Amino acid sequence: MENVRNGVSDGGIKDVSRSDFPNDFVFGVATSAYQIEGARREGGKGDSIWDVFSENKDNIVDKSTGDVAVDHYHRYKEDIELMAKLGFGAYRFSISWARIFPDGLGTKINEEGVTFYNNLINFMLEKGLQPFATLYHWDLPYNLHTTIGGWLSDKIADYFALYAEACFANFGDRVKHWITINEPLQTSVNGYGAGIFAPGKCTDAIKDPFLAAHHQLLAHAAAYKVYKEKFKATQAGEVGLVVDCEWAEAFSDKPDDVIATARRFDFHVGWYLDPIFFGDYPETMRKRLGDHLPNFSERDRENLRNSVDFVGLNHYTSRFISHVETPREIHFYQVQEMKRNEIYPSGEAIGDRAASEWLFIVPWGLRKTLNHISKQYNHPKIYVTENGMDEEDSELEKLELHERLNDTKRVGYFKGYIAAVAQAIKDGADVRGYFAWSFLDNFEWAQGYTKRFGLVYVDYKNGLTRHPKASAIWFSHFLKGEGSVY
Ligand code: GBH
Repeated sequence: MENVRNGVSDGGIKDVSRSDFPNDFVFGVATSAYQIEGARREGGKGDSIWDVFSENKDNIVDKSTGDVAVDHYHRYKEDIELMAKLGFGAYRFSISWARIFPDGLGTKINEEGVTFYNNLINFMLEKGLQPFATLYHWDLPYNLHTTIGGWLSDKIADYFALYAEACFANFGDRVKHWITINEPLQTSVNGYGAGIFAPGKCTDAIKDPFLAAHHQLLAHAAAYKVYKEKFKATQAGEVGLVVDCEWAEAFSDKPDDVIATARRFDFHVGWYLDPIFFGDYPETMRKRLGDHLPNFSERDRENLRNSVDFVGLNHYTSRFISHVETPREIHFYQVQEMKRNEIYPSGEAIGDRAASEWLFIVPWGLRKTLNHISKQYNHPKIYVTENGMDEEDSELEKLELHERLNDTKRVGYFKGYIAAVAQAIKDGADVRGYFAWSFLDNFEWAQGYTKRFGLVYVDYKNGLTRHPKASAIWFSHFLKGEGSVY
């Protein structure tokens, strides 16, 4: 029987097995370079904006950095072996731009960086893991920030295209799935607006996010064009963009709330996908932002049009959205005139909370998000490129190691969310793959090491040793079609 609360159904999600998915459906794990690699000054790497941002101790809650992170740079073989042993078929990792071009300018390639990723990719293939490579997961070469202003510069797309071309040329014979940019909204809003992410720049917190978003879109399109014109025919791979999207459920059926919910989608996903699928920013954004929203030239439009072979979706949580009247200032949040609510109108929480304040466990929200994107953009191919939940390090600290590995809440999270993906496929969404975030506990950006998202526990105090949690074991049983032990 379906569980229905306030008209919201969980879709009858109960249990899930590998056989609910097509054979060629991809199950993988995801990470990003700055969060796991470490080796900040090794292998000829240049600094990225995150290297410098985390040097300022006010920026990271536990005053940590990714200088060493979980030392994946040196332990990649052990990590990949474990992924393969658990039964995963794919690994989504990101390439550090500053390992390939230390100053970002695209003139002098760093051979040591190329060798590192060659080794990584070759080892993945040897172990039967398909590589899904992200070109940009927030670690812009610092030199591009200081010399041209990073994502605020209209020159950035050219540099990004040079970098993308170097990656396609060096790795594209083996990498068949490329992601240009991870969650451009986070870079725009948190990197250039709120300033809680690198580069932490908020000189014009009003205008800058929209400019940074615009240039990320143009950079994405430029990289897509390079692939299409120079590599597609010989390499036959696919290139996509990853957006982050919470599910937004209307708080009530009042027209104002329903419209506010649609507006939120426009400002979050439409901001990036409308220019790609429809040729311009959403009408609501144009209306409310006026001149603050940059314009696309005819050429930009042409390059952007259909510039994805798939949509990557990072999804973690859901909210109720209600309309609130705010002074319609051109501020990213205020201009949206909406409020995110964590409770049902009845007063019940939307879901159990994970460790992060923003993360509520709402499996049905993923089903709805997939269906929404599918309908909105005419059934694109979709990969769920991130999905997962965290635990509080300070809570786990109080426990013995074997108890820390017993992450039953996370097992429940994955069961529920993976079942929601199976439901969305039945509903007609063209979902091709699912990546759990994250393979390992790692550097959680401004939260440092205080939040643990891993399937595999990393013992920060004892030589960074790796210990699979119950969720990793659950995955392993799930993937191998064995009866679940949890
Ligand atoms: C993903 O972003 C990232 O791609 C990944 O690198 C990261 O580790 C993972 O999520 C887990 O966070 O409440 O103001 O502190 C997901 C989008 C962006 C959602 C930041 C939470 C916190 C902002 N996340 N946001 S705030």
